[in-house]
Amino acid sequence: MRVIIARMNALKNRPANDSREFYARLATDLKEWGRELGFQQIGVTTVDLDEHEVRLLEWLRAGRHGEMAYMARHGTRRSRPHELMPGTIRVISARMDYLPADTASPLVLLERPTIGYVSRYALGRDYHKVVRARLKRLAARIEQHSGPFGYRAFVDSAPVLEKALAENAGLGWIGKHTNLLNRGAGSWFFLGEIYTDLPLPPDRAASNHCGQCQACIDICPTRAIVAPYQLDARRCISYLTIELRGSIPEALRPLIGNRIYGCDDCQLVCPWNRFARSSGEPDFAPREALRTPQLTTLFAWSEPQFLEYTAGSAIRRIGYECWLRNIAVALGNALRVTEGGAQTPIVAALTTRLDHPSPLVREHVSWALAQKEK
Ligand code: B12
Ligand code: SF4
Ligand code: SF4
Repeated sequence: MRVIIARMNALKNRPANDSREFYARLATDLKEWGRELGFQQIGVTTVDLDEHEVRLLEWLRAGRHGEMAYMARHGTRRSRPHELMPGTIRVISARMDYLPADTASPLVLLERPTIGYVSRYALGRDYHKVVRARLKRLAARIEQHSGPFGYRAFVDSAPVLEKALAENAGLGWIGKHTNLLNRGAGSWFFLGEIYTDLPLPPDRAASNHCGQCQACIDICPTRAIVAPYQLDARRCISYLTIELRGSIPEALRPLIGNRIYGCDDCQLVCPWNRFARSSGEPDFAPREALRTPQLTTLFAWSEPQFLEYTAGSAIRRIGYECWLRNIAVALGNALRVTEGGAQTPIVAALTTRLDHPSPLVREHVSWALAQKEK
């Protein structure tokens, strides 16, 4: 009953002719509500993604999505919001910072071969859950104010071209590393959006400030950024350790180093990340077991332990087998750069998994042990 009264009151707020001023005011208000809900920035855009659609189709045609079949499955629905949700005329795009404040320096961790490096976005709770719940609260707030409206909230949960929409909504530009970045906030943030039928005034698209820089292209360990703004996902460590379910190509394994879940290198070197702020979200606080984990400790986790320590985390999605696969590669890489006694615990840990029931794990363990001789 209370909901119905709230809606009726809200409808009373709404002018009969749905005037331009009403939506301009709503657009200003919803940005403020977004900040109150923990988003750092909100923008509004239309559904026009023509240029990005061309790039998406080229990328798919070149097979750069690898085994991510879901990227190709939905035809033009990914680049045409109104085909995914009929009636959509605007997209409210939102970003939420995730960089945890109290972690060891990523660059230092990447230099320590016996420590497992987990990309910064995955140290805390699964962002899909956190961001989507907030977007729903934002939509409820809009509804409370303006009355019922058509909407759907997404966080990488449907075929949506999130970075392109965010760029058009003024949240930042797609950099040469293909992440969205912002002059005042760097790139350590997640994106989410609300598709809607409200005729909100669109914001101005962000301009590009990469200039002559190409630090991200030069640093990429696997040369996955094949040209500015073009990523061959099949070479990206994020894809190899998170998306790929099978065997990691042998030629790429030595280049993965100690990165066991995702990769941050192209963002770590980006000069605009000097302006990034750390997140105050308790949900993104790093889990103790993942802060500076010894590879041998992680490799000793049983499957129930893996499920317990990664409950509610994005890491759980890859499953135990791929978790062991990734750590085996990192242990093999540690063997390549250590000597004598330092190798003993690594060899011992790998040996315990030589007869693992999974052929995938066994194959990566054998490869890893063979690195001792390299
Ligand atoms: C598939 C995917 C991946 C794939 C492929 C990445 C990619 N670049 O496409 C893999 C597994 C490799 C990946 C990795 C990561 N991902 Co990811 N991923 C996605 C996903 C699901 C789709 C991205 C997509 O649409 N790709 C399609 C291709 C065509 O897009 P694109 O390469 O960016 O190309 C665009 C431009 O570069 C340009 N373009 C392309 N070619 C050309 C050529 C020229 C000449 C020009 C000028 C332009 C141009 O147009 C294209 C279309 O806009 C989104 C969520 C979503 N639904 O959008 C998250 C998302 C992009 N990922 C995210 C994150 C956090 C990551 C990682 C940082 C995770 C990590 N630490 O390991 C890495 C970053 C790797 C990197 N350098 O991009 C965030 C990014 C947030 C941000 N600030 O940008 C997103 C938005 C998820 C989210 N909701 O927050 N990801
Ligand atoms: S995430 Fe790592 S592997 Fe992927 S493009 Fe960036 S630096 Fe290269
Ligand atoms: S490292 Fe340089 S080229 Fe790459 S995204 Fe950042 S500013 Fe652009």
